[in-house]
Amino acid sequence: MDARYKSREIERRSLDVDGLKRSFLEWLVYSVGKDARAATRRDWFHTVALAVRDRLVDRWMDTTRTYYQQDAKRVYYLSLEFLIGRLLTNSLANLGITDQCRQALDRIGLNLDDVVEAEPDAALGNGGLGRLAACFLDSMATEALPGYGYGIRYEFGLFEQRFEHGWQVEYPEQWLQFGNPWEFPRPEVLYPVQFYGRVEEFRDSVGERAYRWVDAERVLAMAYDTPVVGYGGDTINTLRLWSARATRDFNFGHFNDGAYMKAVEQKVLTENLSRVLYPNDATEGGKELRLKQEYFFTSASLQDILRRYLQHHSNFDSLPDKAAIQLNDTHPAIGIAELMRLLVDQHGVTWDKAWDITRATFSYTNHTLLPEALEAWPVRMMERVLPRHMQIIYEINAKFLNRSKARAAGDNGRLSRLSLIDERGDRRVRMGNLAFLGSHKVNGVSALHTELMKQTVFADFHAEFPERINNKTNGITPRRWLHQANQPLAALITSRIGNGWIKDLSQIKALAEKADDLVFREEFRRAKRKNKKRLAAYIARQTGVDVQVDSLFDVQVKRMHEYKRQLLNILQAIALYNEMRDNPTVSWVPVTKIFAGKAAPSYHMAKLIIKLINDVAKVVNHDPSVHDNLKIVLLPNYNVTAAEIIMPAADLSEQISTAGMEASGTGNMKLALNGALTIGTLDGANVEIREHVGDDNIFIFGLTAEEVNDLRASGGFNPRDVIASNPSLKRALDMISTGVFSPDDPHRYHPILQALTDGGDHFLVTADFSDYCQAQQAAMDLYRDQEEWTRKAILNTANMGWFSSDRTIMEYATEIWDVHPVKPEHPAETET
Ligand code: OX2
Repeated sequence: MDARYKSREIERRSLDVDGLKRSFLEWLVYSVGKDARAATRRDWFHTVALAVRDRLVDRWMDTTRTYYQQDAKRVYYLSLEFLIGRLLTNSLANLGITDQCRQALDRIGLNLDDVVEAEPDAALGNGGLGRLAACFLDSMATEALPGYGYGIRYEFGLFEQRFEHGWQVEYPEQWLQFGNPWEFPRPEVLYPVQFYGRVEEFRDSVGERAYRWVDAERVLAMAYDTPVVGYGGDTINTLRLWSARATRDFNFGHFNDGAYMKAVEQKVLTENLSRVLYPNDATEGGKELRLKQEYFFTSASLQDILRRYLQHHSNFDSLPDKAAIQLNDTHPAIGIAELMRLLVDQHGVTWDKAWDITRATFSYTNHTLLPEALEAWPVRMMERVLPRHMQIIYEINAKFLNRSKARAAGDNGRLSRLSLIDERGDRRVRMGNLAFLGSHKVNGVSALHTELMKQTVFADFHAEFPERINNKTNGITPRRWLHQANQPLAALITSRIGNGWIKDLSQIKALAEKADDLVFREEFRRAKRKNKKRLAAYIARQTGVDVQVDSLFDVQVKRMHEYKRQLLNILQAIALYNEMRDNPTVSWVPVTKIFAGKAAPSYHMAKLIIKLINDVAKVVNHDPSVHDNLKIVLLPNYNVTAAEIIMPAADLSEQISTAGMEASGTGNMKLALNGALTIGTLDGANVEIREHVGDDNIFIFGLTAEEVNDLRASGGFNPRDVIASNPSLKRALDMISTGVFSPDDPHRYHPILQALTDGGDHFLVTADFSDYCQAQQAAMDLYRDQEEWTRKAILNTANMGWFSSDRTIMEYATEIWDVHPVKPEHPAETET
């Protein structure tokens, strides 16, 4: 090998300060093309990212090669969303070179923290579902599981949220505008994906009836790979995202006609397929483009999975032994029909065998019971867009209903509920039923949610397949959400129990015995205070509001949704404001209410609640009579990067959804792990958080899921009675309705008041109000006793070990996927 090349090769791997510094200077000039004097912060970010990337490529290839050589069983996590956030800090920490990198930059006169700030936040998802997928990628790589993520490389991620006169306004999020140093385009990895056309029946070589999909439109899916670095940098897995490309021969006819512009237009239209993420969280859009996105990435992923499998195998018998495909909600559920099509139509596998293989390969995670989120595609749309899949779905359904008929004897309601087709009104394909039927395992995301799945949406399927539903309570990665986001606390923990917790969060339990140690408490408080100062500075920058660092930071950060009940929180804030004004001589615990979250652009009620919070904040924050004892802020543009600043600084974590409606929650876990006390309903994973942290260390209030169910079923709930009997609630609502917070438009909040009264208060805000206020009072009272508060906060951190996504992912691996850790072989490092 050429000596110069060889030396550069070694340089690329060097992890010491000098080596890093030399690579930075070389990358800046030769790849970014800038002189150090002219380089911007963004140039430096690209430089550092590219140099860091160099240091993981060898191990990435080793990992992939090892999987290939061992023909290891892989798991494929199919998800329409991956809410990744920034990667630089994460890659440095997982490679273990943060300090070296900091020093190397120091020697060039740069600060790592500034460089990090130039990275855009990759927001290829809406909320919990997408962030869970990102945490799972981190955990799979850390646990050395052969796991691949498959999704869409959206050119525009989740919109940027700004407030204009207190209203949410959406702006496009152009995260790729300046290039993405983490991704590797793979122009040679291309798969055709078809839409529309028709199905032709013919006889195959042995005279059997067969089908082919003809006259279809064709799009190409091109791969972009991003390395996923596990903690310690040993395993580096792959996230493969698909981007739409027009075929080369797109509309050749137009060229011959001379209609060049028309042809180019067509190309642009085709490539719109991967242009933008749908900004709905837990609600279904129902638009044709969305169906096409779902099929596009699912088909490309399955073709890729089969190609990889066929490198080692000549028939499909052992596909389930080599591939586990996880459907992250129903978004990729069309994959069940697609795998059938690929096996039967393209590879000549018999129907029954193909069905056995399909079911043994797929499993499905349900993330919500909200009816408006259960995907159901109009049959007419499916017939047009995916005609062959519609036939396959009919066939699966006919065979299944036929089999179930005997058992459902006389119960037609049951058969129609089991059907893949909803025959009421315009006929629709129930994607949840398809996902259930085509999977060997179906899981919910918290114990309560899984139980409710059995009792509600999937009650009939559960009776039919009692072994299929299982629970996998969500988790979060401790690397990003504690080690990286909360360095003061992470350092404190490591100083006492060593750093084993980063990879094995169950070890954090050892902190519990420090809860009674006064010195430790003091240090724990100091770490929290540091984080609160950082957040206060961020709040001042983002909103212009000055908050007291020593006030109780009461945090509700999540998507804006009626069932999450930001409205309950702001009503309590108004009631507290009134109390403070009525009793100016009382020494109040100063409270800072911190909200953040985006509303779906078409969700008017959620947007109105945003405006209400901003309006109330304006009045309260400027009222001298509360003496700064209450501040309210709504931070704009909540995303992963903002969450990393907010989570570590919270004292109180608001998890106040109407019981039975939040499948799990994961923000609840991030906050508790960072030492916030939860105020919450017995909903989703809050139930299990209570079990782990202990009843004394959490504020539980409100109706239970069962009580909610009974109350709604009884039909006897009258919110007007509740309001009339609660003066502080009545006063808060009167203030809203008389325009105290909206003097420019006193009727602005009529729809909210309407929903809470004549509308029947579906989310039971009024029903839980009084209990919630009491729990808030208990929290404020406790906060006066800083020693006691800190003790409980420590116990929260210490008892959250079970909520690591490493635990969750290992449960999936052993109980659903049957996938095992594979240690990569690193020949390049033993050679020299
Ligand atoms: C969310 C759920 O709303 C949330 O409760 C859960 O923690 C998260 O998924 C991860 O499981 N879209 N987002 C969700 O469900 C759907 C559908």
